[in-house]
Amino acid sequence: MTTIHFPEDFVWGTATSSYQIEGAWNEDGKGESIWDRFAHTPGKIEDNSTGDVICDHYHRWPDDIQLMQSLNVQAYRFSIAWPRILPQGMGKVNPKGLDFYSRLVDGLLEANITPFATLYHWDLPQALQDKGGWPERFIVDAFTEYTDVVTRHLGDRVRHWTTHNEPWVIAFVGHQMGEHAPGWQDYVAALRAAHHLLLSHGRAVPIIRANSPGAEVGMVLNLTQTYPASPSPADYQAARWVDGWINRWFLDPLYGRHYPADMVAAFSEYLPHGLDFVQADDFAAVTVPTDYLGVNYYTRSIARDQNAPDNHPQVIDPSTNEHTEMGWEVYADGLFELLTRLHTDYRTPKIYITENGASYSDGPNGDGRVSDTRRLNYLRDHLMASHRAIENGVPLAGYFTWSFMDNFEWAKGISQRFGMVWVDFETLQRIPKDSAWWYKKVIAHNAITTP
Ligand code: IFM
Repeated sequence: MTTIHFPEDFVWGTATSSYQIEGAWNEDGKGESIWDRFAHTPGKIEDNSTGDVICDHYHRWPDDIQLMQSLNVQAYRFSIAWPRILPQGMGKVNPKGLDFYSRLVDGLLEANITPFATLYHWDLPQALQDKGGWPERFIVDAFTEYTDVVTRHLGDRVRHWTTHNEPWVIAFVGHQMGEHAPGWQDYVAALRAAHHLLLSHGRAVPIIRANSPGAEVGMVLNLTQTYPASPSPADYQAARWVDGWINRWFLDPLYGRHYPADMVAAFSEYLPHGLDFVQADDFAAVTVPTDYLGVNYYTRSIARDQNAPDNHPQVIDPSTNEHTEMGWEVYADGLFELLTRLHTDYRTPKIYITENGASYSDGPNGDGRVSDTRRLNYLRDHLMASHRAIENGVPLAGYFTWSFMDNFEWAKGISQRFGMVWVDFETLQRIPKDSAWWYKKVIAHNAITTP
């Protein structure tokens, strides 16, 4: 056994998002979100569950904070539901929505837990979707208006802000694959959405800085290290394509390089009018300096050329490694390689792992204990990879498990459980799993013990 110590000021956190835990979908003046509409549409969610009540965090947040505190959690990453604040997306503010997050933030600070607030984790007001949503440029002004309202109100107490969570998922899973709200299948719309997400981030950062002076501001990306399925040049190219699509399409503009030329060429057939939605000074806004990059890492991608006319490669998984119940390969080395690559290729100032975790459905045994050894091993192995990255000079400042508790896993509903805390969706009882008790000790010692 070896004990690995983390840097003194390393931040140990856990994460959730509004639609996935809050419930109270139509209470206290909240407007409808695109996820309310999507989950209420038959056939969209695998098990027909919804976020209507889910963990009922909206009413149970004091107990949830207490539970986090009892587990030594130092930082809590949560998101704010835009339709609670501006039920129509713009215009009239709902004071009850602001009060909810104000009380939550005060409760966290009283419990000595640092709030990390995300402005957008996918629950767009339906009223804005009705006007065209992320593919339309007006959304940039809507987002900055919302950002201004929230950060004016909470900016004195929240010192860590994220603009968007996982713009790739929002743009492509929501607008090209159609698996997430709003459920479109339109490549051009996806690319337009991606651009407006980046632009709205760029325009929001100075507003946050003005309303919350001295706070850290950043963006959170879902990133995946990509590998060719074979040593062939075609598969190498396929891996480069996937890297360009998921990683570089967002990293390059954020770090001052505009959209990657190889991908602009690759996407050209979907873009009969080119990048006509990009205006002359957009990139000046997108490349605004930030304080950190948030990295959500779950697995790697292996790509194979499939000789398609549009060069669109296939993402395959020939690995015999363990897989989580999402079907995602467990591959901790990918996190090490991703972090070192971000440091060398982009010189990111500071990195937080804003999400990392695994879906396993282990539930309470006869004694009420949840023995989720596979999740515990997953977290430990990814922390070992993170530590190796720190030793290699990566400025990794903190780690957030996904997720604090079992919740609504989007199109999979409640069939996938990512929590360190078990939630009984009938009684809403919470039971910390073994991984939570283990994480508590990790935080207490600022160290992990490796086999
Ligand atoms: O549950 C999601 C989260 O909302 C965003 N990142 C990935 C998680 C697991 O799929």
